[in-house]
Amino acid sequence: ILYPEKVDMTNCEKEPIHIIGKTQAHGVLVACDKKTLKISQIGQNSESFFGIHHSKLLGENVSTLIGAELSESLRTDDGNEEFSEVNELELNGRHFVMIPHISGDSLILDFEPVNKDSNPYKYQKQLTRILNILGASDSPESLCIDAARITKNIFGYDRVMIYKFDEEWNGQVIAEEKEDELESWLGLHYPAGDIPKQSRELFLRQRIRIISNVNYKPIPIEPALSPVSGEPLDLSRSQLRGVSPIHIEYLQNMKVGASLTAALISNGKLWGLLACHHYSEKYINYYQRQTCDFLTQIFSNELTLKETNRYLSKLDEWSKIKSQLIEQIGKKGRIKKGLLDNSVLFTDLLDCSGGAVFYKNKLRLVGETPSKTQVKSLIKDFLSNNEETLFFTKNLVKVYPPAQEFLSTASGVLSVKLGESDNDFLIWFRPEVVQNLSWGGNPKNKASFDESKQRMTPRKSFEKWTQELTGYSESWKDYQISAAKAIRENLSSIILEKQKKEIEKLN
Ligand code: BLA
Repeated sequence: ILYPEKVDMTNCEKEPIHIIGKTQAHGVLVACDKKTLKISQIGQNSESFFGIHHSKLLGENVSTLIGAELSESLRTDDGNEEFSEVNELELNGRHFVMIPHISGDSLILDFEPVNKDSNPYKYQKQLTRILNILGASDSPESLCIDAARITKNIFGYDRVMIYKFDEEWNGQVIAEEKEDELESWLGLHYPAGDIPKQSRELFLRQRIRIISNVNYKPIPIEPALSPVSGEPLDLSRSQLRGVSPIHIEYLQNMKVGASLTAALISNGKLWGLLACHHYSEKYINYYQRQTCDFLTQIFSNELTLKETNRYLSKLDEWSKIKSQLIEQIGKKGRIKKGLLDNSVLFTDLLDCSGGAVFYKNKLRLVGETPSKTQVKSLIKDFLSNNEETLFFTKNLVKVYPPAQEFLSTASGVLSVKLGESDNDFLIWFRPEVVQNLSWGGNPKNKASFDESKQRMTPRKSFEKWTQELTGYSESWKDYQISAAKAIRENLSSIILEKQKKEIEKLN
């Protein structure tokens, strides 16, 4: 594949941003054949940094640029992707940091200017303090606020946000530190399409990214195709990778001048982003970015730890309730009696307004629920057609329109099938909670046709746009889903045991 001449909004997910063929302007990219160390591709801004026109460097051994000794140190073991010994060097009277990595058959060297006396260890001093502060936060929420504050203090971006993804990759600003005169974006939601899949995936490989000047002039890489592989250079891990024109337009519409984005990764999955905006150009050097990378990794780990602890304490709570229920069912295996006619009810297992047990064609309801007829139809027409043993939704009406009749008792449903049967169910209901969801701009306006550019462009306005969300309940949490799975396992084995005994009796 090649990077298309013209990108537009009609297939965002397909834009191959890793082979954009251009770099940002705050440094120079030099690519070499990783075997011969001959320069194979180079940024057209070579002259303004190195004082040598790019055409003069193509085909030369990289030692002509960086000297024999340093060049020798770049010889790599084949396939060692992680290789990244960073070096500082003087070129054309300027001081650079050279950041190498392997990309396919090429060795990519990102050259970025640094101050000669910039002390790489300066930033490390702050790390102990960061560790202490983040370690002391007592909840995931306060941890996010602390992380935003620390980032703002260290790097000085105008706005620092912790952005959290939901199950569908929509996101919300859950913590923010900003300059006083800026309006707050705290709590605002943004649709999944604002950060397409390929961009999210890149953040798992290259955790940190700056856009030093949103209004930069992209620097073409010369030649476009690598003479080594015949393909465009994969810039996934380059510090200088140019930016999708769509995203540039998005930031321009937001009036942003520069950004820093870092991945918040939990259990190998992109949990969210540290998103920083500046309203003019802003460049932070490689060592500062390393500090930021470190900070976000500590933060991600603390976050995972705190969320896991919360999960475990919930787990502890419901495992007590579960044991009580199993005891109530007793040796005789009286399922309905045990779940419904004792001091502890199965609906105590997770926050809900009511529940239903449908066992051997008999329905029993408890708490606030739809009517018996409505629940029976829900089971017959919808739940029993489901292949999965566990089903949950916070927006039943979307998948089962008749639920419109009982939003106030059952906008949300979580159900498990009991035993091997497709006809025995345990169901929990949750009422509607009407929410006002605030978006950063109307997400339905995500694309509009721009006459002057003759193509679709991202939405222009990011003003708060409020949507009333009806037909939704609170979402089901991981630990609640685990609780339902666990009780299903227990009940299913009790039922199986009972069936065995009955068969034995018959024999
Ligand atoms: C990238 N979009 C991004 C990134 C962010 C956002 C953080 C990553 C930026 C980076 O790599 O440096 C979105 N930024 C946000 C959001 C907030 C924020 C939500 O600060 C909220 C406060 N963008 C669109 C649409 C498309 C699109 C409709 O809005 C597609 C048609 C594309 N966004 C898009 C692309 C990238 C991107 C292609 C990758 C840019 C790149 O790496 O070159």
